[in-house]
Amino acid sequence: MKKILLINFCLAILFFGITGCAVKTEEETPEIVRRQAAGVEDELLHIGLIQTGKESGWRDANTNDYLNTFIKERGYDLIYIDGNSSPERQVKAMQDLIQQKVDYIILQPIVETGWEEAVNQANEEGIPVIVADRQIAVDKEKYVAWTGSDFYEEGRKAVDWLETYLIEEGRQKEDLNIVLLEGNKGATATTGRTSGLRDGIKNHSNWNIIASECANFTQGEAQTVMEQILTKVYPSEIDVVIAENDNMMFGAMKAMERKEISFGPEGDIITISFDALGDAFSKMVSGELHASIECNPLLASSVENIIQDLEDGKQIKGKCFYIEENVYDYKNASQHIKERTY
Ligand code: GYE
Repeated sequence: MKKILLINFCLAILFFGITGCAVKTEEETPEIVRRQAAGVEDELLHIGLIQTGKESGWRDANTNDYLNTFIKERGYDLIYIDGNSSPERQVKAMQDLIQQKVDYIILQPIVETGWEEAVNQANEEGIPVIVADRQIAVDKEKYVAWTGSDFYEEGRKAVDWLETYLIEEGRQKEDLNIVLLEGNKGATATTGRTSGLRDGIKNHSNWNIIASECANFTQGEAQTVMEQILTKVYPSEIDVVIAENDNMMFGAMKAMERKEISFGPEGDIITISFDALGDAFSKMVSGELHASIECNPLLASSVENIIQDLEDGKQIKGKCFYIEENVYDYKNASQHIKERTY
């Protein structure tokens, strides 16, 4: 059954200003008015998913979650498009999905910018866009809702963890040199975590970021970037390595191993990353990784709830739906490692 929605948020666009999901809001979305489907094709809901690529273990878990949720047996026909780490390819994917007249588009953008035109086209065709994971810089009335993580908060949590750890170790007065490996430029996950980290680090006059480099969330690039950093900085000058995802930390670890630099709770350098993948738990248990700030990749059920509410003609209460997340470290990892399914 091809359900086409005429969404009066097209009109609402004219009346609301541009704001993203930086501030948690409780406002209601405009009521959605449905119109009769133009052409009945099958009993399935046709959903287009635009994914970023395959840059990390987080991404694999996230993709699998969608592939396992939006299945035929549950009433969905999922068209999965891999953005291949190319923002242009993602925009083209949205235009293709609009042409195919899918019922919904789930957008997981690589970067925030460049979406205005494609999202306008989706609005014109009455195809609801649900944004997940990272955000987009368009008038928020142009998409139904966003769901994902509070990346700024994740950055702050990393700093909080480090503060507590140093106090426990009696090292809070020491000068601390930090190497930071960042995700791809223009991604909400990068900007949020980086500003959360930097804002927290600023509060410590004895903490200093001695290198911060982009490694695009990938293990391979992080290894190369860390190898380059180690040609410029003496290992003894590095106190902490923070990587904005686990895979970049694994790459940095490879680079340090090659130079026989010891790291982790059993070594000399404090290691902190984000995501909390199963492999990160293993490294916390084995004494290589200090802490991983959880970023939950299992977003499909949250997206499905939004779609089902729209299908039921309900109002979506709120625009931004944040996922609950924890902090894991080498002390509590062994208690939780078995819960981790990805
Ligand atoms: O942390 C990283 C990934 O946007 C939250 O992207 C996501 C990030 C995640 O590839 O591993």
